[in-house]
Amino acid sequence: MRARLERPATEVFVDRTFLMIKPEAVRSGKQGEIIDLLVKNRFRIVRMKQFAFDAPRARSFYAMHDGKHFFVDLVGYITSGDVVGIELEKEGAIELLRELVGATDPAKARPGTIRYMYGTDLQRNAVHASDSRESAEKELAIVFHEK
Ligand code: 3AN
Repeated sequence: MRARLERPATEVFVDRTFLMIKPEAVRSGKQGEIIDLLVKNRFRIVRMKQFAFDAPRARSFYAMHDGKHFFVDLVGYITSGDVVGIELEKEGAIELLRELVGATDPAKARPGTIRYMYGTDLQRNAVHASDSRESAEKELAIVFHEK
């Protein structure tokens, strides 16, 4: 008698993360090129919106930097114009997106990364990408108004 074959577990873990195109990249019309890079790197866009942060929402978004010397400037900058918030899905999305985004300081970012191509300086570094699952959940909730 043959043993019954169990179907192997084929559960695929798809992670969600959050990318935000910052004001200077939106002002200079680079959002299309950045979105194209995401799609070419096989991130799936779940939802996306262009909007402007008000100061309370920006302070909550960047709460982990509250008290740092650049916090007031950071909030001022991120509220200075429209941003594009994008929810993305892919296996290993958080780590893979951080790789594609590159180092915080565009001067230190590797060629081929988004910050190397579109960043200007430490503050105007083109995009933000969530650094953990917890940050992604929090940031998606703030931007897409989930409670
Ligand atoms: P990342 O965005 O690479 O996760 P974080 O979380 O350390 O970097 O910093 C959040 C944001 O705060 C950065 N994207 C940058 O715009 C700003 N920032 C970080 N460090 C500095 C700094 N020393 N001076 C000015 N702005 C900074």
